[in-house]
Amino acid sequence: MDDVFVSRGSVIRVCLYAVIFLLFLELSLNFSVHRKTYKMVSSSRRILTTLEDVSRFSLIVNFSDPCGWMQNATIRDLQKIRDRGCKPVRVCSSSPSELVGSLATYKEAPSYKEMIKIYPLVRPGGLYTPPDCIARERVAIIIPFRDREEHLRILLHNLHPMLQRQQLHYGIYVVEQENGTQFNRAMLMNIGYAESIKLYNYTCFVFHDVDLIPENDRIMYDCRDSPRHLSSAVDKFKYKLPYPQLFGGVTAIKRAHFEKVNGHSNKFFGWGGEDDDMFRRLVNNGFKISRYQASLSRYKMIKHLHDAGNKANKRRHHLIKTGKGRYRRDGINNLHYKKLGIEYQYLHTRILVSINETKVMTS
Ligand code: UDH
Ligand code: MN
Repeated sequence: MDDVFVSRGSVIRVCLYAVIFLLFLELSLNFSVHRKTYKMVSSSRRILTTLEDVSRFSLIVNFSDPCGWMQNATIRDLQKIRDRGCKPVRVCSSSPSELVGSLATYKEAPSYKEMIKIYPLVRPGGLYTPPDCIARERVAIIIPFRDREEHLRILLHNLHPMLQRQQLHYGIYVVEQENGTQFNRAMLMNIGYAESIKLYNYTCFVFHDVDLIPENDRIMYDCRDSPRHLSSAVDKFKYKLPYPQLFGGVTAIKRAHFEKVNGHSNKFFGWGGEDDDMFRRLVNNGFKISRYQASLSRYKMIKHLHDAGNKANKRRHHLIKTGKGRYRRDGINNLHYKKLGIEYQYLHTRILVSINETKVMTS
């Protein structure tokens, strides 16, 4: 009997050890699983540099890292992060101390391969997020484009360092019109708006001619309360504003404001008029256009000839005159184009589109 009793006791002891062992195993496994998840999450930040992930980068929110910060963080999110006992996260300044003011512009640019070494923090597709602070806005820089490759390389070489000093969360979108049709700058900008918001929840748009190089990094590429004309003093026009209603070159506008005026008109094929029509759209909707003082908002225009596919638009005066009646049905709510491709290239995202003039003019 005694023997049986002893063996029962040892069975119980063995069971106890087994339970303790299993508990221990469970805990350590849990720990390693957790570590693995954590590792995955942290490395996902690095994985973002692969092309397939670029378009999805906005969706990656680091829920499992209690101190992780979110791409789309609002001020309230930051508060929550702070409440979790994590170190305070700074909101980027609207006038960062890194700004230097007047710039010696680059008139040439190295090859793209060299430039990605110079700008290692820019992700494929020309995306950038400030590393040490939360940006106030998400800015899409939209460049209407055709056959100006050298201008583009020079512009990107000038823009990336400046935008990084401005601590902006931004992406650069080059909207390229296929050859063989009259160029439509305003419609390309509308397409840039429509395509970029499919990729990311942008809150601010900077529409940017490819040949305008900013000469001062205090020209902030962000959006304020009113739409802003940024390129008010261009060397080609002796740094004088040619006329007060000018809204061409480089402009910045909040997404909500752009949507309120139904974007740009799609009807301006060839050179001229589309920017004046946009000025009228904004003013007719009650917006005031703002500008920096001319001594600050200085730009150099890269010298170029008139492009064959961008002949002066003879109908432009008529279109401007009759524009008001079309605002509601001619713009981003009536945008017909064919997207031929999208590529996340070095330092910019390239969207190639085809526009059918007859279709646009009759729709
Ligand atoms: N653009 C292109 N490709 C074209 C035409 C226009 O990329 O074939 C884009 C580009 O972003 C350019 C913008 O549209 O900066 C405006 O076009 P533009 O630079 O031709 O217009 P600009 O107002 O006037 O500079 C053109 C006059 C050129 C004559 C100069 C003679 N001294
Ligand atoms: Mn030009």
